[in-house]
Formats: sequence, C-alpha cells, structure tokens
Amino acid sequence: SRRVITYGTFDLLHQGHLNVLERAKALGDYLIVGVTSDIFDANRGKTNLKQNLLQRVEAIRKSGLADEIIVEEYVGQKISDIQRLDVDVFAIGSDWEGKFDYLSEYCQVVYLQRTEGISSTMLRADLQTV
Ligand code: C2G
Repeated sequence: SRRVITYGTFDLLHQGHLNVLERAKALGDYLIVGVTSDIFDANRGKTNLKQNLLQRVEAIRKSGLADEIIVEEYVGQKISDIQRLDVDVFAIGSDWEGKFDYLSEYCQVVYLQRTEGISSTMLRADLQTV
C-alpha cells in the first residue's frame, strides 16, 4: 500500500483544503493528515486563527478524508513522521513549490495544484464583517 502524508493549519476548513486532501488521498491508499498545533503556528507568525487545534482536527475528522490524523508540534517533525509512519509520498499545495524538496531524501515529494479564489484569510475577513 502507498502511504501519503500532508500537513496544514486548516483554519475554517474550506473547499481549497478539501481539494488538496482529496488530491493527496488519490496519490495512495492511506492518507495521514498533520494538523499544526496552535503554538507551532504562533511561532511561524500565524496568530489570528479562528479555530483552535481541537476544532481544526475535528473538522478534518468530519471530512472523512483522513485515515489518520497527527499533530505537528515542532520544526523538523516532518522527517521523523515520514520515517516513523513509513510514508511513501509527501504532498502539499503548490504555494509551497520547491520548499519541501529536502524531503525527497526520505520519500516522494508532490506539489498539488492550489485552489484559487478561496483562503482562510478571506473567510476570517468575512467573519469580521458579519
Ligand atoms: N490550500 C490550497 N488552496 C487554497 C488554500 C490552501 O490548496 N486556496 C492548501 C495548501 O497548499 C496546503 C493546505 O491547503 O497544502 C493547508 O493550507 P494551510 O491551512 O494554509 O496550511 P499551510 O500553512 O499551507 O501548512 O506544516 C504546515 C505546512 O507546511 C503548511
């Protein structure tokens, strides 16, 4: 079987996220989704999230697309996840093109087409105005 992993914050889970999860799942037969912890995101400058880790994990679970959900808590965790979970493919949206090429030492790296016209930032802005 081919094991695929993808990561993200997934704040206010939207169609762009669902598309990338579906495309990632289609690359194999077992999809692991790494959801970033609140502290991990704060440390990389994402400070205005609308949902906490538990809410973001719950939305991924409800999507039914993940075979396994893990939490990403520290920089450098991707390599140990790939090794520990025997991952064959790392997949992520094309906004990260080239950024994860270093993982190709450990597994196949695939950049998936990003969905234009929708983002967590847009949805957060909408929430501000209602
Ligand atoms: N995405 C997408 N289209 C959008 C928005 C997001 O395809 N319109 C994809 C991103 O490319 C990513 C996933 O959805 O693959 C999650 O996006 P974010 O929640 O913004 O998380 P991100 O900051 O990309 O996580 O370890 C964390 C990851 O390295 C990056």
